[in-house]
Amino acid sequence: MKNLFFCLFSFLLCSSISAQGLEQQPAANFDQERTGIPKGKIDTIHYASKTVDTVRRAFVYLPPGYSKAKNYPVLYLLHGIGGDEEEWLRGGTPKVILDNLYADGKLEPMIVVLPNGRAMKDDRAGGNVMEPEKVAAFATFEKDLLNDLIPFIETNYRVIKDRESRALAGLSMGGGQSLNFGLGNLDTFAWVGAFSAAPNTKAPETLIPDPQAAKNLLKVLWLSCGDEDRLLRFSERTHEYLDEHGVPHVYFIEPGGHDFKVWKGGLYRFSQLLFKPVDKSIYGSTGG
Ligand code: FER
Repeated sequence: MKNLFFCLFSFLLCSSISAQGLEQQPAANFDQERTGIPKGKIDTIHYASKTVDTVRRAFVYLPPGYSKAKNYPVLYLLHGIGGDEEEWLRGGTPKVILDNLYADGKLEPMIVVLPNGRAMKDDRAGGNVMEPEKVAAFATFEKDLLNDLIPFIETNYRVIKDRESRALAGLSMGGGQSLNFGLGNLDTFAWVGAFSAAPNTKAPETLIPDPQAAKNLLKVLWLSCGDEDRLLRFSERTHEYLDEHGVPHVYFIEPGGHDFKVWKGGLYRFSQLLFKPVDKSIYGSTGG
């Protein structure tokens, strides 16, 4: 009997700990396709961009059981300097990761949009991706996102059109974009995530000129990076400024470099926090 109580107590304790806070390590096979579970669907869309004066391609992941009778929040998920709208699908298995999280009841239903963050006529990732014109196109994407892509999504899908129902996250160059555009447009985004943010990340004082506004308006601000990433400093300096100014954020440093192991883990952990009441115990997590 005593044993039974002990088991029950341990079970309740463990389940309450895992129901709260941050999942430190992805579950085994989190990125392996499972059979016999409901699957989401990937649409290809083409939207007219006034910013670029062209028609641009993006992908849209609809969750398992997507219903036109419901309205969904949206995560905009951005790629890095060497990629395009296909990068996450090629290297990050976001569909598998998200399908598995839904099967385990760990995600709030959401639409995920995978755009091309290089806002210029030739937005392919070919040639020298470090050319100044191509790097500048990652900054131009702010206008494309706000004025062209978001309105297209909000006209063509059943989505909730308020700041608390929009998240912006990305890897590397896309992480820098997420911080720059997310923190620069707190009237549009309440959930912001950067996985291995690149040197395009604005300097902290420019990025967060009004820490009190960030504190009041952000639901979750997420910074993660591999400890061996040579770009770690860009996450670290942002984290230090946020700490100095008392802006709550998750700073998750894990063993690893500048690669999809860290970015897949970022998507896995960050997506589970989205569009849910915020549990403050996540802020104690520092990675492992
Ligand atoms: C740089 C180093 C890395 C840089 C961008 C990156 C614009 C981006 C890396 C990535 O997106 O993976 O100096 O300058």
